[in-house]
Amino acid sequence: MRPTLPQFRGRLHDPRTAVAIGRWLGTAVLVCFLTGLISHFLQHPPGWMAGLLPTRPTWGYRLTQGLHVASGLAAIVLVMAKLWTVYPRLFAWPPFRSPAHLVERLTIALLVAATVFELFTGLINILQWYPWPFSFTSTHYAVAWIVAGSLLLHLAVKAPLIRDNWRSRPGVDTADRRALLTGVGAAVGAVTLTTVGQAVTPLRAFDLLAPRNPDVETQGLPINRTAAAAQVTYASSDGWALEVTGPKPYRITLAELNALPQMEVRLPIACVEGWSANAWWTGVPIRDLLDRAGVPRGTSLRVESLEVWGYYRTMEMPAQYADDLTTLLALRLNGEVLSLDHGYPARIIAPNRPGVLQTKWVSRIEAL
Ligand SMILES: Nc1nc2c(c(=O)[nH]1)N[C@H]1C(S)=C(S)[C@@H](COP(=O)(O)O)O[C@H]1N2
Ligand SMILES: [Mo]
Repeated sequence: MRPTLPQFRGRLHDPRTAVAIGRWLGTAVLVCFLTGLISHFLQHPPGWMAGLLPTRPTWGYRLTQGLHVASGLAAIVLVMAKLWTVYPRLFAWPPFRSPAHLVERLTIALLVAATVFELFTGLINILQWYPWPFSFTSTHYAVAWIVAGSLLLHLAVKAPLIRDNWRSRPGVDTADRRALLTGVGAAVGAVTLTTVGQAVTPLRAFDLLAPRNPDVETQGLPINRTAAAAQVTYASSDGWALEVTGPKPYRITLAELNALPQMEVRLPIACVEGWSANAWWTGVPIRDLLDRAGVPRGTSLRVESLEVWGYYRTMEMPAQYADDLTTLLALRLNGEVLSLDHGYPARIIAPNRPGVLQTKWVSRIEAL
């Protein structure tokens, strides 16, 4: 028996509106997916890929991760609009007409669930909140493939409908639709403008909604993991000396490092959580430190931190970054000695790498 179902008379729950919003959403999801892949492989390259990761442009990751977070935030608005357009179909009767139709609807359920999961975990991640028991990075990465697969399937199944509704046809509801799309566009614009300043420095003044509060900046740069969180104190760096391994291993004190030829570079910190900023870094080129240990060019490194516990206590650096002229063991930031929160006594800064790999409180550099 057919249950009593709600009746929908709104004219904008039609395929043409779904296609119009779907195009924008599809673009946002594509940008988000591709930039997400870049972020994943820069952080976790399979062995064969590690040596191929590019060190240029120096701001490459800053751009791709800024786009990743901006397209993800835009997609939140677009998904809501898209779901609103199509939700009357939830009440379609009968719920499915054939086994193939059932499979199609289940695929859409999977697509919606996976997309909502990605946007929700991503949003909570940029708020630096991790209220779940699983690893964010590996789960967010795995579910991205579910989104990609079920989206391709969805596009294939709906291809005829998309084709038929690609162009608008003049009709009575054109004005309604234009108003809806303008509203959705304005919402996307507002979300973008009030968050993108965390990565686009000239728009910082509009950065009202992004979690990164410019007021917490010290030395002109936000702090992600504080020294207190990492349980590093000035006392733990008392008597600090950097250990460098290689054919001629050695230890070197901060005073000795300061006496070596210094190099100054302008490089960004680009956090995976979406904020980024340029800074001036002064310190000793990693390559110079390796030369003293007799480490040949083309050697990859493992860098260790004073940090007691943390996912980013150790970091691996492929050879092309270690050999790059701009990769420093930085001692100063924007002209001042590094604060403890920024990694005193010494930290890594390298071009075109995610912030999580810019290791602070370095204690040891090991040639692999
Ligand atoms: N040892 C160590 N280094 C670390 C981290 C960490 O957790 N431990 N966090 C990283 C992250 S996530 C970022 S974005 C940068 C931020 O550097 P800043 O706090 O100096 O801006 O440091 C990186 N260096
Ligand atoms: Mo970060």
